[in-house]
Amino acid sequence: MELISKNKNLILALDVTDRTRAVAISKDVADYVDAIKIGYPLVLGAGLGIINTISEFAPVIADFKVADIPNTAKLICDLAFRAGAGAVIVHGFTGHDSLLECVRVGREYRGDILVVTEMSHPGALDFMAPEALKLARLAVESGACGVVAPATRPERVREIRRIVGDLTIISPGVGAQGGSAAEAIRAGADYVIVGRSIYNARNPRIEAEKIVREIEMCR
Ligand code: NUP
Repeated sequence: MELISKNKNLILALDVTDRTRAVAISKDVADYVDAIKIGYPLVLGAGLGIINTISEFAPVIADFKVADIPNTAKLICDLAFRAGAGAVIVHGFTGHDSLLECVRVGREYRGDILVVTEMSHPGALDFMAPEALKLARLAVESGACGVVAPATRPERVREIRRIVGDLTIISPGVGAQGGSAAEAIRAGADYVIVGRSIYNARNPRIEAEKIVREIEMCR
């Protein structure tokens, strides 16, 4: 990814809904994360301007899981990048034209597009898992800069790595969903995404540091 350094291999998923709390946690953990991922909970709770506010602490990944026709997908990506996001997460299952439009907008802003392959929760096995490798292939073909792959299933991260080559893999599902940071990184993830284990911890900074140390040990 262009805008995001790879020092800690850790991305915070900041799914709190309150602006003051979001800013306090970001300030607290900034030294231990490479990026902060913001999705609907925080943007709907605090407004789109929160992207710019949080980007003072770390590059922001807008997790909007864009899944729409090309024109609507374009409008969403455009607003997210204009608000200050360094990357936007989009779905690939809507097909090549929607995804290509997102990648085109990303290039305009020199921002990154990350494509969801197989999600990390159990329900992903219902529909996404059988198509996940095709989604990974589509991400490569469309010129996206990376994919999202499940830390809850490191063997799938390994398979997806084989397909995406040197594209970036960001991997959620560590901690609260049962996945291990070390295993996801060993399986080929570039970054793990951690939310509740950090922001609900008594001391989020110490928790983030612990995960960074765990990742360092496994390399
Ligand atoms: O497959 C995915 N799984 C997942 O958990 C794709 C995602 N984008 N996420 C997001 O990662 C999820 O929406 C949340 O923001 C974060 C994981 O948070 P937590 O389970 O560590 O609290």
